[in-house]
Amino acid sequence: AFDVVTYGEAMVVFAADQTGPLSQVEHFTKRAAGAELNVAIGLSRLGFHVGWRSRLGDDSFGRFLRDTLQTERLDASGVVTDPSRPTGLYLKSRCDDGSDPQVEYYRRYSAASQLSPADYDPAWFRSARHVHISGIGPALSDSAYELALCIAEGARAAGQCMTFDPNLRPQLWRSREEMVERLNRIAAFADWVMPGLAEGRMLSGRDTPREIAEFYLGLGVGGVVIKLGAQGAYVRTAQGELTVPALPVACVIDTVGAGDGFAVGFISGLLEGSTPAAAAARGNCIGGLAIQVIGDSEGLPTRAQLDALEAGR
Ligand code: KDG
Repeated sequence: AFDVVTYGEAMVVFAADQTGPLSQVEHFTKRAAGAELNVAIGLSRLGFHVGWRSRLGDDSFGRFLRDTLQTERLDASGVVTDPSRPTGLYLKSRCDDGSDPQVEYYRRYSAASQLSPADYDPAWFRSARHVHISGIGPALSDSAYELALCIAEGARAAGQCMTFDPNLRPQLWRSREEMVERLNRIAAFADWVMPGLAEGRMLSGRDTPREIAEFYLGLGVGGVVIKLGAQGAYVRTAQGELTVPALPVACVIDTVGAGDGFAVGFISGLLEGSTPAAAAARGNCIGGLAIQVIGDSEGLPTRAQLDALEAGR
């Protein structure tokens, strides 16, 4: 039995070693990436038993990612190798000024884009206490969206706690309308929906954190967390609302992965029975760590590192 299960696409990222346009960068550092994999890695480092499900190509990138799964102690029993498709790849520019980097994907027709309801193993998914879904998995293809619906419906039917991070990637969708419609359909099954402010605006058509939260509560969602970057996180349930301040960060190296770090902190807090406010405070803390490193997951702390940080606060 798992504490948490999730599914999505893992990719290899080549993160630029120098600032400037990607076309001019000569040297890159290779890392494992993929929003759901980042969340899985972070939770595993905190000592949770985590299952991650996906499809990888039978290529060097796929083998590199399998090694990562092993090093990070993730359950890969449901990871399929597809010899007919490549593993996804992306390039990421380096910005030392806190702005979002330029990203170029090479993932169309990847092995993970073939995820489908055939990958839904009810016993595997339902053996977990918590199910985490991000909006990137459903963006990969129609069949990967259908898989997200199976997982979300299954989680609701089994009474599992489900978090949903919309993680908007408009460039992966056919249209904005379809992205909004499909992601809100999945969100409606969640206990917690956790968009960034701009994402919440796009998905709900509302403006303020309170209005966005009300939109989701109206869909039947249990609670809403809106990530406000340096302003922290707004938390709303039927019981009330509050804003939890961010971790002060002096030097932002790479904003990619902040939301995944937040998810790690927030989900780990929920699993430990913390209040939503305490879980969001931990989310802010780990999100703040993730933006101080170039890769997506090397900032994610071990349990001992997190304990030391929380003791010092
Ligand atoms: O959240 C971090 C992700 O953006 C990154 O790891 C790559 O999954 C990824 C994506 O599709 O952007």
